[in-house]
Amino acid sequence: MAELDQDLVDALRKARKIAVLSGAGLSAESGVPTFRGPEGLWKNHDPTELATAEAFRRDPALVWEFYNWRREKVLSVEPNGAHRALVDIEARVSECTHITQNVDGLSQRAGARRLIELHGNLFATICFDCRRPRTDLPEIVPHPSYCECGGLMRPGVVWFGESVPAFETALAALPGTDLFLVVGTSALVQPAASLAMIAKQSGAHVAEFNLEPTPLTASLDFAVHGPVGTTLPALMAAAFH
Ligand code: BV8
Repeated sequence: MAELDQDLVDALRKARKIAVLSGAGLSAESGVPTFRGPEGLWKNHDPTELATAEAFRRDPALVWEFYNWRREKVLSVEPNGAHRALVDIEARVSECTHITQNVDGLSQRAGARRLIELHGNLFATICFDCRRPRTDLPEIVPHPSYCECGGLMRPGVVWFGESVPAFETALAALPGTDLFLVVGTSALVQPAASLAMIAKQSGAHVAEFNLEPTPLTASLDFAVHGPVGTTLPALMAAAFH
């Protein structure tokens, strides 16, 4: 693991306002497959092909099978040290907002309170037509179900090609941020990935924690390469313990 940059440790210790953008790499060490990693493919389907309204319209049973598989997977795993390190930052810094692309709910299970789920939540079930949530369905939806309005029930996540309502809330959390952490994301999905440069342009130092470089790395102030289950707890230990 790269030595932690002392300037980064100092920036974290001194920060009064922090924002975090996380992606699937945050949950990888819990055993949740990432979107684009070697284990990211599901039954020879490309997840990004299944995470669309078109795929759902075409074959709701297949898409529900994909989401039920992910729900079962997430129900069987636990948050990891990286989720807990981000909750620790939230407890120690006067203002910390965690903006996640993940829909797995593991940050909530780790105790996160100031969390923005940009892409929704895997366990939410809403009507495709009227968007009304259904809370009376089992966690594993056995077969396509219908809303009283006649619409088909779908997972309450944001699919590719769908607008990201929570993006405005995420933007509003950026002004005055001293330090912006980009954690476990390939920085390919928009508009989520744009938050890092917006934070940088509004004066934040930006640090990336990832296994490998991303399209953002060259523009950022710090890059810590290694598994976030190790690098984030190490940063917390260096800054606060
Ligand atoms: C929108 C919810 C407009 C669902 C997700 C061309 C055609 C069509 C669309 C587009 C296009 N070009 C751009 C777009 C827009 C599109 C987009 O960005 N596409 C990309 C792929 C090119 N974006 C959209 O469609 C968005 N909407 O633009 O709407 C609009 C506006 C108004 C009105 C109508 C429409 C909506 C995007 C949201 C899609 N939904 N998720 C679900 O989960 O099922 S996105 C999905 O990808 C997940 O949320 C995931 O989190 C996210 C991003 O991926 P990552 O999290 O980064 O995961 P990935 O596997 O890629 O990377 C993991 C990283 O972790 C890697 O870097 C790896 O090295 C690292 N890692 C792994 N293990 C570790 C680790 N790092 C450290 N430690 C480890 N242990």
